[in-house]
Amino acid sequence: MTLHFHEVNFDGLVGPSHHYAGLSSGNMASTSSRGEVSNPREAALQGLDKMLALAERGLLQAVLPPHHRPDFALLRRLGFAGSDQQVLLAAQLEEPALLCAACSASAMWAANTATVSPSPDTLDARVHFTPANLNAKLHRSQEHPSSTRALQLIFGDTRHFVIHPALPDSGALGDEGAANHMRFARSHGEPGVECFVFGRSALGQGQGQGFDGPRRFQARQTLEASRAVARKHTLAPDRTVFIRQNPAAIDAGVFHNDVIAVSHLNLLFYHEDAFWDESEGLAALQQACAGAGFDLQVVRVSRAEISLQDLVESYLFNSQLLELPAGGMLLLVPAQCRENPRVSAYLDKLLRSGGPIREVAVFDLRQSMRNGGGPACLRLRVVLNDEQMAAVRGRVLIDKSMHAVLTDWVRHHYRERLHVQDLSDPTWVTEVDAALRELESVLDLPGLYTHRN
Ligand code: SUG
Repeated sequence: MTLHFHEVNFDGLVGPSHHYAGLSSGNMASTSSRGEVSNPREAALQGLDKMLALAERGLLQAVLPPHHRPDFALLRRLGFAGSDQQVLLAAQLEEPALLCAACSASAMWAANTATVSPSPDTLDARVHFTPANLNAKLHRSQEHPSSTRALQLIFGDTRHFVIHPALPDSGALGDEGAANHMRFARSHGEPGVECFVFGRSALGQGQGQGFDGPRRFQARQTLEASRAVARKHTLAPDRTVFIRQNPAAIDAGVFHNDVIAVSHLNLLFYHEDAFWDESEGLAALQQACAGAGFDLQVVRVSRAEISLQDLVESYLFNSQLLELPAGGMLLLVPAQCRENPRVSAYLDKLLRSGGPIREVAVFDLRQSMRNGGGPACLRLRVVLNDEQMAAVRGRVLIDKSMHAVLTDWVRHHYRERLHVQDLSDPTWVTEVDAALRELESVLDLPGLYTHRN
């Protein structure tokens, strides 16, 4: 029997605590939205509408659940004591930023949930996942225990899936997951080339030597973390490439590689400022692809066409590159790309060029975008064959009816206004509890929230 392989996009369902706390320095949108009033309901609906649109175009779309918030265990570990309500009030009064961190809905950015290597790339022909430790930012470092749990529930069939523990929690092993990882292949089911893009070498080894790091902002992903994930996933060394991010781009607000480059199958769509040494990086990638039996195709955007500032403002490269069932590639971009005249003109030119990208679809994801999360941040790509698809647990695939169920659930439970001041409101905490209890049965993932982190 021939097994067919598909790319399944698992999007993070935006949680009811979505708010603007300015927690991510180096992420311009997060910093500039600090203190604004958010609309969690609209955020979740915008995400669900994107999911439905892709499902209706014949693509496989699934959902990853939000995490339980507030994270009381984090606050208690930081010395807040008493009842849950006393903990929240003390945190609000003494350390409001810690309360925001403990309430963050940042798990919505599923590209940071894990690094995923599909079975054609791994020695034991299973799909390997390493949840990202996300230890560059406090509010994100609390995600991996819940992410691991969700992945274990959904991909619990050990005949097909391996869920590794996250890397040790050390800055030397900062790991941001799929946002700094790209996979190239002729087709999803053939052995591919996995490319890890790192920002710094914590231990000063190998390629890490002799480089100036970013000066303004921290590079989140380390070479040591990328190498460890590649080893754990048993990737073939000749089909694994490590490329360094350009520190100047990190300083301009490119905090993940997926803000400046995106790939699909053998196509790389990227900006000339993405990598530290563009020609060396591209050569290594081309060589690995040639060794795997296919040619790398590139669409390169120059600085003269789009500046770093324009790409950070528009999130042009945080788009999703998707292969349409009828053939040709679709570029799914955020609305900001059509609002920036230079980026919009570039997209028109791209469509006229006769290249592989045939269509541009525009989505309003403003709620997430104001925290620096575009279309590509919201999704985790998982390449699965038919048997692996059948082994996925829970009701996580999105079709019209599941979209309707989740939309109703959001409308019923989510607020339309949330401000950092609201995070210690006991009524809101009770609302979130009730919402998540119900979601556990909607998604048919028993035990998802039983174990609180
Ligand atoms: O890690 N924003 C996220 C955005 C992540 C985007 N993901 C990818 N590029 N794949 C981050 O910086 C902001 C939260 C706040 O400020 O409240 C935040 O965490």
